[in-house]
Amino acid sequence: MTEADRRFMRLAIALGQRGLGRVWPNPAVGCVLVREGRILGRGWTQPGGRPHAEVMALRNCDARGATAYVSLEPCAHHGQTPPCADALIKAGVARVVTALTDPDPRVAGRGHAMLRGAGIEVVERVETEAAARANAGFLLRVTQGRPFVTLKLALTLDGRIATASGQSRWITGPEARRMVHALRARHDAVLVGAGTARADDPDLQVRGLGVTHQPVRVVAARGLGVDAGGRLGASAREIPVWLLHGPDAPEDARARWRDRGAGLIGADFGADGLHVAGMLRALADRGITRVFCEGGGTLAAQLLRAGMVDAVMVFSAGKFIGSEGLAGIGDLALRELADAASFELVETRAVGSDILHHWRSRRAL
Ligand code: AOF
Ligand code: ZN
Repeated sequence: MTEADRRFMRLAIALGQRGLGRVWPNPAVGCVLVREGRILGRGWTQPGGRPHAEVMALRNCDARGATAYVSLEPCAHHGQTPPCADALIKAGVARVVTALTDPDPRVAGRGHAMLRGAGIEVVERVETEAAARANAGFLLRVTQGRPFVTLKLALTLDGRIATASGQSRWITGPEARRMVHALRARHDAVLVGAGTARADDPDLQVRGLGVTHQPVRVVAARGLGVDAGGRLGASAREIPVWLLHGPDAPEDARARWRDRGAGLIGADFGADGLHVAGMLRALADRGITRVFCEGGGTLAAQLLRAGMVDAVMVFSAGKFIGSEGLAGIGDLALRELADAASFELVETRAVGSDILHHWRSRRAL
């Protein structure tokens, strides 16, 4: 493995990330074809998850004798498309460099083995950590049956999300709100709790960025106590809305949402109310790999208590509301400071007149 190998792999990972938010249930893979230091082809997983990255990179180029850098092990299975390992063999590449073994049981080492069986030199585990972070959603879905969860908060300096009377528009400025839309677009689903859906009547779409795809909008509403006549219901036929509900959700509320075109997902909410593990499992079962949670405080607290927040994006505005305001995070039932949900800093940056802090879970993914 050379420094050039690492550099081209970082490029493959970056290209793959272009697919984030629109390739689920598939991973967002990138591929770069290089011969004698020159890039011959580049590709990434296409919207909807297909064609795969390797096939895109191989299009319109003669890759004989080249090195293929792929951010995930090339697939070995005949799905709706033939295996990428075959495509690389047929194209006559001499060497394949990968970052990760694909945990999908249909692949799981077979892609590497096929390539080696065809006499191709295979180098594994180049920039593994960066690739695992980039595709953490896919890896979590396949290995743990849950999506990657990003928690977004728009807070005052004293950690509030609304005044005591419920006013929350707007805590942060237009630049921060614009960035929230860009972040939504990089996730498969946007999630809010029923309280937020009731209080804000949000529409949770990506607006103003010229993007052509929209994340699925998900509301966790155990008893379906959210008005189907609001903005989510109004657009549910054009852009998917899924309601996660418990077994006790009344039939008339189910019918109202169904009539609007929303998807109803019976989830295991557990005896104590919001059982986030069951909820996230239900989303992963439907192929969701990346969830962007926009509150409210109760849902955010439940996710934190379950240890299922992987990244936190906090936008802080230079305002104070006071302790009578609504707290961004509900009750965490913490006894010891040592038990506090704790995160490591990834990045700090000014966004307009607000500050963005990006944190990630200390758990190695
Ligand atoms: C690759 N390159 O760009 C991606 C791969 O349903 P299918 O047939 O599209 O297969 C999906 C599986 O293929 C997915 O679970 C993962 O194992 C792999 N995704 N593989 O070689 C790609 N997106
Ligand atoms: Zn493939």
